[in-house]
Amino acid sequence: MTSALDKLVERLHSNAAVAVWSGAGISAESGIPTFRGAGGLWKTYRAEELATPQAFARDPQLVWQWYSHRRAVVNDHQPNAGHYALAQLAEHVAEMMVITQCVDGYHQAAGMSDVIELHGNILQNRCHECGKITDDRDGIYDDELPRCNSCNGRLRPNVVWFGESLPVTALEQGMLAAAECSVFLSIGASALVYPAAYMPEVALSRGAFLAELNLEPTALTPHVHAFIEGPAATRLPELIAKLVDRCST
Ligand code: BJW
Ligand code: ZN
Repeated sequence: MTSALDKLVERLHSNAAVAVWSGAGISAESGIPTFRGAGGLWKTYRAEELATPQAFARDPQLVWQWYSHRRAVVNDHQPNAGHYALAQLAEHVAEMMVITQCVDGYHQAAGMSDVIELHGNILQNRCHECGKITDDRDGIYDDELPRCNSCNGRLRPNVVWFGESLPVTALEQGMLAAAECSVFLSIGASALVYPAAYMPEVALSRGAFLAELNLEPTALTPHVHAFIEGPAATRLPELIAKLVDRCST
C-alpha cells in the first residue's frame, strides 16, 4: 500500500506550486512551546490576560514581561531539521510559499525567503500610535516600557492578538497562495484559529492536493488526501530524502 508520505512525494513534481501552512508544531522540536495540547502555553497562561488588546490596555507591563520571556526563548533556540528540510523542498518544486502562523522567524532563519507571517513576528515591535514596525530582537522589557523613536507612542510586540485583524497584505497573499497552489501542506497546525484556518479550506475548494503532517489528527484531518503522522523534524527530512531519491532515479 502507498504510504501518505509516498502519495505526497508523487505530487511534488518539478512543476508543483506548493503552499506550506505551518503552525506552532513546526517549532516544537526547536524548544518553542506550542499553544494547545500537553505542555502548550494556554495550559499555563490565560490567553485573555496576555494575548488580547484588552489585556495590553489593562496591564502592558504584564504583557511585555510575557513577550520578553518568549522573545528570549526564541533567541536561545534555533530552527530545526524540519525548517531546513522545507527550505530544501523549495529548490525541488516550481513555486513554494510558506504561510506561517508562527511568530519566531525560524523559516527565514533556515533560509526560506518566501514567507508570509500571518500572526506577525515576536522579534519586532509595533507602535500603538503611528503603526511603525521596528526590529527589536534583543529588547527585553520587564520594568520600563518601550516607546516609539518616531512619535514617542507606546510600543507593543508586533503579533496578532485575539480579536485583532490580521495584516491585510499577509492575509491577501496567504489566501492567494492557498487558492493557486497545486499542493497544500499543513504542518504542526491545530487548524482551530481563524481566519488562518480558512486557507486549507480555500485550497481544497480550488482542487489542491491537501496533505497534513502532525503528531495527531486535527479538525482538518478528515478532509485531507494524505495524513503524515509524526514529528515534523523527522518526517520532513524523510520527505526530502524520498524526493531526492526519486529525482536521482
Ligand atoms: C506537532 C509537533 C511536532 C506539536 N511535529 N506537529 C471564525 C470561527 C470561530 C472563531 C473565529 C472566527 N473568526 C475569528 C474568530 C476568533 C478568533 C479564533 O479563531 N478563535 C478560535 C480559537 C475559536 N480569531 C481571531 O481573533 C483572529 N482575528 C480575527 O478574526 O480578526 C477579525 C475580527 C476583528 C475584530 C473582531 C472580531 C474579529 C486573530 C487570531 C490571532 C491568533 N493569535 C495567536 C497568538 C499570536 C501571538 C503570540 O504568539 O502570542 O496565534 S493565538 C495562537 O494560535 C497563535 C497561533 O499562531 C495560533 C494557532 O495555533 P497553532 O499554530 O495551530 O498551534 P497549536 O498549539 O494550536 O497547535 C500545534 C499543533 O502542532 C497541534 O496540532 C500539535 O498536535 C502539533 N504538533 N508538536 C508536528 N513536533
Ligand atoms: Zn510611533
